Amino acid sequence: MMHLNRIATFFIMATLITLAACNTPTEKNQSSQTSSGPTDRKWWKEAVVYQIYPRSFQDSNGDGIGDLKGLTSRLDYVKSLGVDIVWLNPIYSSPNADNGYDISNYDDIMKEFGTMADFDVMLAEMHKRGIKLVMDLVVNHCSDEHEWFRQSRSSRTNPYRNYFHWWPAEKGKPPFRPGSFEVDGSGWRYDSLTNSYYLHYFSYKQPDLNWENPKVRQEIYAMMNRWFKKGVDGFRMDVIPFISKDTTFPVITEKFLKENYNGAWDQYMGNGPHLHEYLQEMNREVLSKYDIMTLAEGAGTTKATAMNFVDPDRKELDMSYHFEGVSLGYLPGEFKQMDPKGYSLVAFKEIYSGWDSVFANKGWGTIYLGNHDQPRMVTRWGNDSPEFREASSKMLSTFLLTMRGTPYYYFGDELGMTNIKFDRIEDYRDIETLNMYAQIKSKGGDLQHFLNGQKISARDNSRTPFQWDATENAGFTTGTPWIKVNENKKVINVAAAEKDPNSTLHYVRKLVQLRKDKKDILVYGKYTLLDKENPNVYSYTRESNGKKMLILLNFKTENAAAHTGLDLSKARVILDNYPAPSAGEELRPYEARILELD
Ligand code: TEU
Ligand code: CA
Repeated sequence: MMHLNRIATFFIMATLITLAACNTPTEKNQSSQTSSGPTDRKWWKEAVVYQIYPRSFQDSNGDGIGDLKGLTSRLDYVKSLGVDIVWLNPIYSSPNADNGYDISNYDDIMKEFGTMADFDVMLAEMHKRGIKLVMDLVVNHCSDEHEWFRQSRSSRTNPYRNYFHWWPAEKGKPPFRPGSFEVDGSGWRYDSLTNSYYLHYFSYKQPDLNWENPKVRQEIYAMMNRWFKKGVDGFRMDVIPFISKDTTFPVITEKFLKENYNGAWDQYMGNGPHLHEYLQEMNREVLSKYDIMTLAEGAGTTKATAMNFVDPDRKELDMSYHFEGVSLGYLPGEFKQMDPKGYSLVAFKEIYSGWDSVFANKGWGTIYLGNHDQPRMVTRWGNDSPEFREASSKMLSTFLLTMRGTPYYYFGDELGMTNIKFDRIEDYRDIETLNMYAQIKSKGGDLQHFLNGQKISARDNSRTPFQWDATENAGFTTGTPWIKVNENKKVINVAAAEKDPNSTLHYVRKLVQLRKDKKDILVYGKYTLLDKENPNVYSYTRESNGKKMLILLNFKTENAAAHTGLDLSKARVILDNYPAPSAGEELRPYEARILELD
């Protein structure tokens, strides 16, 4: 018998523990910059993406759930940030087992979010303001309430049977696969109707689609074409490396699982034999026909494999985001427990610098520190105490908006929103937290330890309602919000931030504008890490055509100094998160400074 706890943990650990793979560029990559190189100009390289969790942005009808009308009514605010693209988490019909990541109809809008007419208005209003819309594409799996699955499960001879992965029970139990949001940790669920098991890498409400079936692929491409014809500007592709699997389902031994999470991904779970063939087919049949952008959620991808998704010559996708950065600082072998010692800045620098070098000659990277699957940026990577919250939040935003790679900026981070840190399991809404709690409970595990860990790492921390003002529900809803509003809305909110000239909000607007004004350097310029062993300060230069900028970031609560070895006598300070910047390379707690050198 395998230990269920460990099995369920496996799936998440697999994405958390992304082993640093060999980073030697291939010979092909070393060839001098071509038209497909990183300085080849594209709108999606110059853009700042703002991710909105629609359920928590703005409710318009008092049911406590954010919706499209509400979102549309707030587009002037979005525009005021200077961002170019909005990525929306899934808004399709869904029974919401996993907040929209379980789609029951790809061609309709989730009832709670509104109607297709509301969508059309929202898209038109975005485009009117020069904002592009990127939708979430969830096609590794759909909902068990999707018509395809209803048909598929109804009989072994149904024409939709092969839209999913079935294992007839007369063959015995299928080889173990993890099901990440399941109380028993299993990725196969027995369905008595046809005496078979079906595969689901997430909850049993999210059956995995069978991409080996050409009809499935054609259905998905046709659906994507319909959305592009409606005018959407791109897709963020949920767990796209998982679509192709080894469908012989070889046994993964307990030993292998224990010793080699990442290997299990590569060999068994995702990155299957036809992955890139399918992505190239998708590119031919859909993506190549439109001026759009694509982003792979690169679960399980490494520095060695990322280029396979985004090398322009391969004609697959434009960008990918990795998990190596956000995996730093967790304790190995435990479910999302942070190392109480915190994370190493030297390791942080190494990860982001390593990923920059992957795309030094070809392809294009991305940069993010928070999203709907991660805790709040300032709690996780900065310091959410009243003393340091604003400074550290500004410092982290400075990092995001001065690195090479398209920034994916998570809504609310411009306000320095923090983790809500629920004490009680009853306050959580996320299937991941609820089912892991139930699993630990059923095994007699340490529930308090689990809850303590979730205060830092739970996904619900970043899903609480957006804080517009200091009123009871922060201006999010007139009803009862689907998840609690953070009490600190009294100080952290848009209304207060608009009035305060030193707010994080105004600072982020300046950063977004600076990235545009200095596009040659801050978007396309070369990145060089300096002073890499410095445990407190992250410093780097960006440069292009003899023009150079220096970015100094203090990640600690104490004063610290950078040692860049550069002559700063003629350097001009362009932006600093303290009202009066200190001189030279000295930095106060969480100070961020951008300098122009030439
Ligand atoms: O996440 C996929 C993924 O890699 C998960 O393991 C993710 O890291 C998870 O949140 C771990 O805590 C995507 C979506 O972003 C996520 O919201 C969905 O729940 C998941 O796919 C299933 O669609
Ligand atoms: Ca609503």
